Amino acid sequence: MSTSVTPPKKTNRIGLEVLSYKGAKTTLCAGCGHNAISERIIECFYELGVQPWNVAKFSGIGCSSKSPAYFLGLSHGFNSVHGRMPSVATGAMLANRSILGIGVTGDGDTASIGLGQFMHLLRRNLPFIYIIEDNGVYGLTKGQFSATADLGSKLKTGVINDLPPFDCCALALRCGATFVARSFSGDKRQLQAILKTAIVHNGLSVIDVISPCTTFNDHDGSTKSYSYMKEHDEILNEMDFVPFYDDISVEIPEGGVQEVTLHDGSKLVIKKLGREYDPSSKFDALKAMADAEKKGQVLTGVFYVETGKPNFMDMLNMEDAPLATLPESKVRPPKAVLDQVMEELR
Ligand SMILES: Cc1ncc(C[n+]2csc(CCOP(=O)(O)OP(=O)(O)O)c2C)c(N)n1
Ligand code: SF4
Ligand SMILES: [Mg+2]
Repeated sequence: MSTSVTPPKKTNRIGLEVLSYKGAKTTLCAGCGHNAISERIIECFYELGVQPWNVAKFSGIGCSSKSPAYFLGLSHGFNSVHGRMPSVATGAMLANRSILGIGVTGDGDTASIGLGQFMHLLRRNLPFIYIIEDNGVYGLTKGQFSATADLGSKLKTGVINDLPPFDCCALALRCGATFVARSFSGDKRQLQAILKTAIVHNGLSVIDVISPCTTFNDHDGSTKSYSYMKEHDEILNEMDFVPFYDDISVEIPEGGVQEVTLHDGSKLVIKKLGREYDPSSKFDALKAMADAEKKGQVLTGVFYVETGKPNFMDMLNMEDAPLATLPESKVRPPKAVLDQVMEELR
């Protein structure tokens, strides 16, 4: 009689299977870049052993904003109004600073209707992961140009975009985000290293991911298509993420590396690819972006990392405990204080 032995299920360092990090089955189009980003999010949270019930997902409206339903099914989630995710997320994060927050939004949600909210988020260094699934169009409403569409880019109907784009990474750099990166949904390795860094970064991480819309913006003449990205992706730097619990040494290639130690002791090892580039310099970042733009390249990689800046919670001197658990003695001012306020208003 033969006995079959079931192999043990693979688990991460907190004993969870990858299934615990998945969500509902996607309803997005086949080949949509947003699906690949959801897969990377699942892998990264699983591999780092993040407790999914300690995560809150936020989004606005759009195909991209639907995608939090397709990952981290055990986490909290809030699907907000179009372009208004930053204020909802900021409120929730302030109410409970022990939560790890991740926002997934579109280029329309962020740079068109939501630009004002995005700009104010950038000033605050909220500890938060902000992912822009950037396809240059409003996918959900049938493919109109968004404010990240490149000048001269062509719609399927032949319409040419005659307005210059907002570069969300340049805005993020200028306005205060402390981790700024661009990637491509088709570059698994790069996107994983960037996402893992964002998960442990103690501040605002803005990640602009070029994520082709196969239905409305993947044709000749589009600058957000798979083929355009394959031809024009200029990789600024390569990187390895070394989690704090994995004390491995990284092979140092020619051209040198720069090591950035993150909040929890994890390391981001940035390989320079033969060019002089300092990821702690905003000047270097803006110059590299401007140079790439002139050459018609789409620059991807880590543009900027700053680890020492106080985050929004520290600036506001927020309590460590979730606000909902604070005793009345801490949240209600005593009568004497209220009387004093009233006196001052007389
Ligand atoms: C206040 C408001 N205005 C307009 C819309 C219509 N609308 C829904 S999604 C969307 C654009 C989505 O584009 P994007 O954020 O780039 O997401 P994608 O679908 O491309 O992933 C628009 C204009 C809306 N839902 N609410
Ligand atoms: S319409 Fe475009 S963005 Fe929306 S799911 Fe389909 S491929 Fe993705
Ligand atoms: Mg879009």
